[in-house]
Amino acid sequence: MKKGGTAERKPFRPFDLALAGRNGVKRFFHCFYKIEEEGWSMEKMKVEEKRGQKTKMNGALMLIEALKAENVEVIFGYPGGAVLPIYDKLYDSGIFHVLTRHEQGAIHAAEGYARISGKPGVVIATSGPGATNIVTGLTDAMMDSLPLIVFTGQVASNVIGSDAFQEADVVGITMPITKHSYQVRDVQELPKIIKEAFHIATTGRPGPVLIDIPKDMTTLEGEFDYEQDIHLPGYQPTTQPNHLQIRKLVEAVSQAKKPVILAGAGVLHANASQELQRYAEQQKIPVAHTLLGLGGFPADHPLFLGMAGMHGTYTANMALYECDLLINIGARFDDRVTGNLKCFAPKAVVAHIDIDPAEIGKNVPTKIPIVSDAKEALKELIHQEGKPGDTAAWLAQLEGWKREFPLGYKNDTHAVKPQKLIEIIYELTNGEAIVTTDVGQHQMWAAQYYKFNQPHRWVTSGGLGTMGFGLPAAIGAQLANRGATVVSIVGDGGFQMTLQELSVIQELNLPIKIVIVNNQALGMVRQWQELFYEKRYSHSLIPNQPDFVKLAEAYNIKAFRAKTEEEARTVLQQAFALKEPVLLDFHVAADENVYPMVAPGKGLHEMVGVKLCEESLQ
Ligand SMILES: Cc1ncc(C[n+]2csc(CCOP(=O)(O)OP(=O)(O)O)c2C)c(N)n1
Ligand SMILES: [Mg+2]
Repeated sequence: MKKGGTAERKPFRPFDLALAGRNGVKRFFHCFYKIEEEGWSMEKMKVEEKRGQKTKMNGALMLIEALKAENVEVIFGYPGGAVLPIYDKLYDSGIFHVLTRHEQGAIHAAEGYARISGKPGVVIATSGPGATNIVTGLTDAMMDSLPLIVFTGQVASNVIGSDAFQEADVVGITMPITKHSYQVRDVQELPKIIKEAFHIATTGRPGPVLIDIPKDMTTLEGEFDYEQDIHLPGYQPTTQPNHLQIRKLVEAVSQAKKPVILAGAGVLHANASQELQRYAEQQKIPVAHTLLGLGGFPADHPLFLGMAGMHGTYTANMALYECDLLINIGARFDDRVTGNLKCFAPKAVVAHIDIDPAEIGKNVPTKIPIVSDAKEALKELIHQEGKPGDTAAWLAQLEGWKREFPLGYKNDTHAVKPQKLIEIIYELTNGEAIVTTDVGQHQMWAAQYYKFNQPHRWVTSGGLGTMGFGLPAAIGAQLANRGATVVSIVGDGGFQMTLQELSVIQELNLPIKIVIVNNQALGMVRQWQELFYEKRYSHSLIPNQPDFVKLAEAYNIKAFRAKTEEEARTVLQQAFALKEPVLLDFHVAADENVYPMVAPGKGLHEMVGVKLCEESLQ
């Protein structure tokens, strides 16, 4: 028994696999493969005894055993008729299941879990409405490359296509929003399908894989074999860079005078933050981040330029406009990052390192394509130790811009300025919190003013921009890192899209601090209407928001309200001192806008609002 007495599943060892071989004994091998040190040889003997035996079980139990074999710690789900046999086997399986209060909550929680743990998030939903409730989350995970395994119940095989009760063509509906999907037609195939699903979700560019299981496939019996090899000839992601291409990039770097790295979430997925820093320092190349990439490079590093894009810093955006060599590492040139493509990086040779070849050249013509895992490519680049270009003048120019045009706002201590609020949260958490956000102005302020110095601390919905994401994502993030301080920064609008998950937070006593940036508006919509629709605030102002403090209290969650900077600091201090969930309702300055801003259709160099940032310095 390990110290502390907790039983853990062992990872497979080469010896074990050799013992198991490719014959009957490997069936069920892992079921006997328990856990405690001194029990090890006993378990091995049991496996020997089982050699040649074939044990049958129903599909529901196969699913549970497969999840155990994959070391799944937590499942997020919601039961219903089509998945009752699965829930029955889950009942005494020992796997921790979180009953969210809506399937959308389950899938966003699984995304938060995947983002922080680096492991796939697992979801179960029933057929029909249960399954259609996860469509937004699947799209979100697909856009942001998050590994998920999503099981949906389906009506029994013999009634598929008859508009049976709670039937929906989930595979059809989700085809374009999953990395891959299966419908189980033969219970004997189930273990192989689950094994492949985990492989596909987590390798190459990660993504969600859906397994639709007709009810009869969970009650019929078959032989469970989880030790089979994965054989997918059509799916062989390239993870190692092409050496010739690497040489081309080394050469380009040595000649560049104004290089810049644009680093995306691919760096985080590849756990390549250290390599990115080493490479940037070795070659003296400044780094800008995409929204999703934040934390991949330390925000307080002198080579860091900030976030690029629609609400990026002046320096990051101008660096992308002025650079002569642009090295994209694991970003997909999203339109929110590039602005008008016609004037994006107009003077640059573009190199792009991406594990997904479909991303390279998709939006921006690319001279040096490198299909590779970001970590492998960076390791190779560091190893090559190419001669750095003469970047001294460029770095000095960027330093000047950083000093001259930093992010800024006019503070007012009689109100809660949302930017100030984020700064206080940053200060009180020493910049070490896991921050999840919803979508809107508060999301952009969090990205701008919470300086992420470490990877895997930032959980936000980037590609799809899903309101309702932030609160359930915090549940998954906290379960992935129990000891971390988790702050969920949400808008008063988006919070109301998934607030039912307060119930889960209270039930599990997750010490999440829920920060509502309450501007009594769909703030980002209001900002666009102010700037581009002549202040015609069509359906974006919500002066009659509910009393969020009372609402939290109804869920048995402590809550505070603040209307000035001092009150904000006080209630935040109180909240962080408590080891329980706390909801904080901040009535912030309602007419505040996010700046700088690249207006739609404009180039990055045409940002507005820089002046405002400048004025804030005076
Ligand atoms: C599900 C969904 N519906 C609509 C939108 C469009 N949208 C983007 S930001 C925003 C306003 C969000 O308001 P709030 O949650 O209060 O955040 P704020 O911008 O005020 O910080 C809206 C409606 C969206 N992103 N997601
Ligand atoms: Mg709002």
